[in-house]
Amino acid sequence: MQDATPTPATDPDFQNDVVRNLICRQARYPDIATPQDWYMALAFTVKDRMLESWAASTKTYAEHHVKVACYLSAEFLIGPQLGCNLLSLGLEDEARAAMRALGQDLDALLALEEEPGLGNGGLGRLAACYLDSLATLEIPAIGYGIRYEFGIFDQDIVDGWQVERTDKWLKMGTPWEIVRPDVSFYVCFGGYTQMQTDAQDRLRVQWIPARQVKGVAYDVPIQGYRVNTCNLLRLWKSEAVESFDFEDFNAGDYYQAVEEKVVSETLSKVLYPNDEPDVGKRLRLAQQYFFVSCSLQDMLRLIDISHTPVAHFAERLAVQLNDTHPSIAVAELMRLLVDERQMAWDDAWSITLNTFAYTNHTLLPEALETWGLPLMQNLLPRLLEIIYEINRRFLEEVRNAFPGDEARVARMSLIDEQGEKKVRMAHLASVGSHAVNGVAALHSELLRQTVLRDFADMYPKRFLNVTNGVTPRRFLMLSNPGLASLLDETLGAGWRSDLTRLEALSDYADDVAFQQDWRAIRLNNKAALAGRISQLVGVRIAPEMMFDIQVKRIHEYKRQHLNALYMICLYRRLVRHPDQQAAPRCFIFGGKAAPGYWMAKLMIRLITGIAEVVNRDPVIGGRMKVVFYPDFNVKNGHLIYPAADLSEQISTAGKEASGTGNMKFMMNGALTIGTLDGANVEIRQQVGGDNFFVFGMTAQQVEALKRTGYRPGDYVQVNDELRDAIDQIAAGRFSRGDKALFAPLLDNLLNYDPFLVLADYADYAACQERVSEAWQDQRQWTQMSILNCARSGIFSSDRAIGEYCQHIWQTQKPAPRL
Ligand code: OX2
Repeated sequence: MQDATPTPATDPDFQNDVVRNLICRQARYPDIATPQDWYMALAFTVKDRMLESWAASTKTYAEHHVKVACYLSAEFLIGPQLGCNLLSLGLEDEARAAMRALGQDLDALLALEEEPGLGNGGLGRLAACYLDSLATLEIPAIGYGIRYEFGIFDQDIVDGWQVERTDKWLKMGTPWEIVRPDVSFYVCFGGYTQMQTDAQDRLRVQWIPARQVKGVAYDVPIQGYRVNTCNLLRLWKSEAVESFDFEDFNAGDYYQAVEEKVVSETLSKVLYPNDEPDVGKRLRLAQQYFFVSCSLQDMLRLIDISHTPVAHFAERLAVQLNDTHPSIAVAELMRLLVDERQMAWDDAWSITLNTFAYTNHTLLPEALETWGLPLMQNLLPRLLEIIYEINRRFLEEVRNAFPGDEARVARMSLIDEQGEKKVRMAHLASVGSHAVNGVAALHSELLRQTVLRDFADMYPKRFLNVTNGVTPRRFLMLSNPGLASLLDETLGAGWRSDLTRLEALSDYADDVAFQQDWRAIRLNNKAALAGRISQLVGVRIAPEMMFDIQVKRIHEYKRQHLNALYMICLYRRLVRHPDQQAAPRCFIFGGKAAPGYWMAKLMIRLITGIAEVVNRDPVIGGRMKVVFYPDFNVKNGHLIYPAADLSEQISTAGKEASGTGNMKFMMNGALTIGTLDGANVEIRQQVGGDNFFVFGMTAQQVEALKRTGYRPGDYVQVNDELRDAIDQIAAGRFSRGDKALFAPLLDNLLNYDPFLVLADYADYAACQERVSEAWQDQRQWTQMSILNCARSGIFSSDRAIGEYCQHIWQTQKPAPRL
């Protein structure tokens, strides 16, 4: 990597340390070491340096009695670590030289790294970007989550279909974690509660659990970029409690005891893929409570060892709930304070409220978590009692604020009483937090107006917006080194610590020489992606084509099928006009479908079906290609984002809370075709309407159309090309003659179309025509590309974390000691 920041002092010990680690930690010597051994030895060498930085920061934090931001998240999609850590430490050149001297190629070793896929998509990746920014901004922080043994599944494409493979990311071990058997906590499940008098003769509730599980801390160091700060991501692994089944052993029921062990270890076994229609799974609730309880117990431990009275908990710790997955924390902190620390309810509640803040990431009704009362009662009986008590007091407050409004009381209750009774986790999180935020301006507004409207009425000051951001370290400096060095040469290195300085690029947008450099770098990135695609799926694409990319989870609301319909329409036009020289395009898709989400899997099959036909049609030649890139993950993203000309952000307005892929593409100079949804709205504001391809209904229009009765068939009748595309699918053209295969998808579109694909189709197609036209003028296109990068500064996660610190957590970098 080229890097214009002052070259850090060379590290003469580096190469020796690698060899030493190879021998002492990997137990191999150079002659017999495999590339994997070298990778491990190198990673250990890097980690050792991070730990020195970690020791320094922890010491500083302790001496300053700082406030710590704790980010609670069921997912941290941290991606491969080695490259980023080398970048942050400024050791890439050092490492490259050392490994070369040892006969190894750094890039080959980087490619070996298994990525910890401890997340589904945007939500988990956001958590990882935020940890990166917290460390870089030198804010004392801890990420708390689950050490899943199996992360998000690996995706193969077999015969056009998604096939899931278990993600065995730990099979060769991971060099990055630090196991801390001494940092472990017990978590209770099941059983019953009883009243008991304590030493002071006060009545206390005692929870007699049916079983306990032990959580052990596994720490991953998170290095700040070019600073001497390293924070921790603390992940909990579940283990059986050794002594708990002693009675079973005595009774000779050995197998019962072993079964308990297996069940306990199952808790942190596997990440749940989201987007499953029914996620009301017992194990998932158990996972959530498990990691939340361990994390809060750990925070109390930190309070204790710093000799802080528990009453000052909220002054020392700010806890962010990343969606509702950790929201049981509200009840658990109450339990720990009231039951275990004998605190009065009101005092405990005041601490709880001052401690927590909640980020909502979705308005989709099926993704709003609820847990049935029988399940809660059975698994977490004490927590349910506490939730009832929180609710009783809360509803009293509602009745006082809105006398006589019983409908409101029912709507706001923590318990949904309609049908099977359930705990509404978003309500619990909103009641127990002093701040509630959405993740883009539009989303936060809709949150206030729809899903949490009553709460916004009652606590207007609690609601705010923090638009998401992404880390420029991983998604620009690491993945696009060519562009990063051009930026250094042109602007100096200041943009690396303050991304808003990219704005200065605007002055060069029209500069012919600069444009040439810009295009050369982009072409290089595209050639690299094309090479990989050719290896992976055997499709050859010319880097000069327009790379039109949609990578994200596969979901109906994200509307990959809208893109697919347009591809068919374009294909048919090209077939009809063999001489037409439209802008040559390569459509690239990537993303996983939840294993139980049949429609999403069918959408993948449709795309691969179109690819099969288009790529083999001699009439089409190099004018159009379609690729489904298998196993889209963080690592593959490194290659994909920098190679995009066009970024597809085409969700139904009002459905995508923010999107973060849109920001990664923009930062790397892609233009966006998008709806006015999520952060697209702010992207367009930043870059200006002339540099953004907008189409489709607004969120308001979507709602209005749904209210007045949406008839998708009407849109097909008046659009010949659309009808033709649908007929082609129905005729089995993209399913090897099988007319039944896509029938469920077409039925759904023609009769329900819940995400208004057909209503937005005509405008989308027209907008794509404008894209093709714009592509013809490469000078103009390049100018737009440069401006997109120039105006992407505010989408750095550093900006977002700055806002969380200032407006929600009241945390800051410790002041230097005088
Ligand atoms: C995602 C949202 O769908 C996406 O719009 C957002 O950018 C991302 O979170 C980060 O905020 N699960 N994943 C999400 O929400 C949920 C729930």
